[in-house]
Amino acid sequence: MFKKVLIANRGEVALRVMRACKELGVKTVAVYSTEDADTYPVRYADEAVCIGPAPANQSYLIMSNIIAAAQTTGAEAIHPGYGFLAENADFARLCREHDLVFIGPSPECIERMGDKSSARETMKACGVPTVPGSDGCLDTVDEARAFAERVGYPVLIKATAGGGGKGMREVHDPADLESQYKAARAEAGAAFGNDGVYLEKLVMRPRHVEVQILADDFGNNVALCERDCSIQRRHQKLIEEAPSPALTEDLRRAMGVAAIKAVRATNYRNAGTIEFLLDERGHFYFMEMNTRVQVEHPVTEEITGTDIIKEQLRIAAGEPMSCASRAPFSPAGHAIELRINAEDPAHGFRPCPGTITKFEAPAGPGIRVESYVRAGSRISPYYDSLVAKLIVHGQDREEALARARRALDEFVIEGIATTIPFHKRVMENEAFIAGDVATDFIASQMGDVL
Ligand code: MV4
Repeated sequence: MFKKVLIANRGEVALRVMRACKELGVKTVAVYSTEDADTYPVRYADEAVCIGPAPANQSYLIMSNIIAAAQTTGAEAIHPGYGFLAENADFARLCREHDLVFIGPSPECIERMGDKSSARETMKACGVPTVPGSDGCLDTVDEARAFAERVGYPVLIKATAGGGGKGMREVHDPADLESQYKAARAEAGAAFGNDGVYLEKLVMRPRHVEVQILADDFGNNVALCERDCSIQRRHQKLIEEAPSPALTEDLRRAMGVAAIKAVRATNYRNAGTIEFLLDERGHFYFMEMNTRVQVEHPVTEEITGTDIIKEQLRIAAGEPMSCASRAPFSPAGHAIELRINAEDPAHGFRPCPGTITKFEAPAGPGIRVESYVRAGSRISPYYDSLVAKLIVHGQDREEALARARRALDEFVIEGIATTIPFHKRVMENEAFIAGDVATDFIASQMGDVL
């Protein structure tokens, strides 16, 4: 195992990684911006190095400063967390060039999955189901029209450099194809410096279901069940649960098999997630692969009894994962994660940075709170608005829901607006209680309260 690891991140995920390191006897190095100097993860770390001012593009995204911090402190490996440099192939390569272990997949895997059109081709070639669409990027309107006619309208034009919903255009009427194609390319070019677009048939009212995978150097490839992340707003997930209420055992097995195929075909190592769209008929299609640990990883940990961060550290250190012999995984109970953001749901979820004057976290059976804040903590306007993740676990979905309601009632956060009132409403919503939700849930069901 490593003796010392640098965590190239901030907030709750930095603390989460440090806690895993501590349990494994690994020393930790925090890097921080001047804005974060007084935060708990910086104090928690064995050592801390300031890497620049508040804006992320002058601190958490400056690769050379982070590499230098690792070298001067004698860290052997870097955990990128999520966001920032976590899916930056150049950073993973730079680590390699400086004899530092990047705790994640190879730069080649990151690159291949970062280009969405080529990721789609890779999956199609190894037998993972994909949505009918274009092979590769579309060079001309005529090519786009040919594919749209072949798969049938409505279609979705996607930016190959996009992902997470950026740079997508729906086309319902063939008369709009040319203008939407041109707009998508222009938008993608301006946003990503890459105007490549591809096309897929539009899947109506899909659910977002993703499979967590782990792969080590010893040929162990495991699928740790799935998460249902259908409750999103403008491509920001707000609630995730595991297992998905929409899957049968057969469907779970088929999705796990597809995910493992993807892992084998790409020679993937470390933790990753294969995202699928699930349509109303129970057919699933590859959407994207995330080559990092995700915000919502705790729901998977709760129902599989694994520690995904510790497994990431073991795999990166060249050890076998510790959970391989327990596969195949069948979910133990049900877990739900509610993201408590510093946002005001009564005013269009506008960000509400500021000082937390009171912070009382819920506790008791089946409750886990992942947070880096205390009373007196300041939520910075410079970074994402995540204050805490409330994860509840029960023997079944009904118990998990009851625990979520109880925990939300116990949770006291004063000084800033949060998404707690939104979550209270969702936990009482009939469609959500029935597990009958798709990606349009917030727009279609929560409109009256927001
Ligand atoms: C789709 C789709 C429907 N049909 N692809 C959104 C993010 C990016 N990963 C891909 N996304 C979608 N791709 C086809 N062919 C609908 C979405 C989508 C979506 C997917 C998951 C969760 C929320 C979503 C919200 C809007 C659109």
